[in-house]
Amino acid sequence: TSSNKVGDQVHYEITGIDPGAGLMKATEKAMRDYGLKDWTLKEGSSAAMTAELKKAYDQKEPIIVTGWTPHWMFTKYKLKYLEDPKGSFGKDESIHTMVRKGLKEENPGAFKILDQFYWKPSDMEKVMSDVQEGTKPEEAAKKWVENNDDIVAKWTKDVPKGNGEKISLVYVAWESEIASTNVVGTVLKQQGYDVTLKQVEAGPMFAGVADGSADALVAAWLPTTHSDYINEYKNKLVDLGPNLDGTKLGLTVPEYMDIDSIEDLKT
Ligand code: PBE
Repeated sequence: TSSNKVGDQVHYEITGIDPGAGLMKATEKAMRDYGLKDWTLKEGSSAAMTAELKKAYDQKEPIIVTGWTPHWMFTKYKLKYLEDPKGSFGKDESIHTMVRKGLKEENPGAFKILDQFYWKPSDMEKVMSDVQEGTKPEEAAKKWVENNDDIVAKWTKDVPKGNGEKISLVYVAWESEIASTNVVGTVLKQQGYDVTLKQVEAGPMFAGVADGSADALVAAWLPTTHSDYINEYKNKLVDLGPNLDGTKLGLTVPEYMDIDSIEDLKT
């Protein structure tokens, strides 16, 4: 059958990302839900995954990756999510901003910017695409901020200028989070705050804000993707609500592959 063909072609391998990603847990759940016993999920990183995707795509070879939206890969390549009739990957989600306890009192200006930060998937995609094309994240963020002063004005509304107060943001090297964290960091800097961005793994990102060693993160995917982390730290994190609505996760393949559903992967 064509399904066995797909498995053989990709060596029964799904190309994943960093092991701490919620997307990896969701994929493991999907593999259980759909009985994909012969399959393996390969760990790596977002950067390694997109490099493998590019390699396969350029050769029109089959590949199955763990994908998400917003991501530049859907604008750069013709891709499709495999249908997920069992709902293993959950529904549409929002990305939330979370800060440490006490930040509101100790740094009300930075807190307010973080609280008012909200943008659309198309905004985030613009920054991601620039970075993908080789612009440094900080430069891409500055450019977006320059071109979107109307949106940024809403984030800085009624916020007093900072006076070099320190504010630290933690993030994971997911393309979407590189974009959002650099944009918020740029705005905080321009408002007079002393900003530090620190790249970490997913677990330490949540743990860092929970234990107060970092001030904030803008990278919590809820209600499903990061539910384990949130459950672990929920009493120690202050949830400022969504900064972006309308995300999606799932197994992703090039459109040229003759397969439509995760169910087609079963042998
Ligand atoms: N992601 C991007 C992350 C959240 C942001 C979907 C790769 C994850 O799976 O945890």
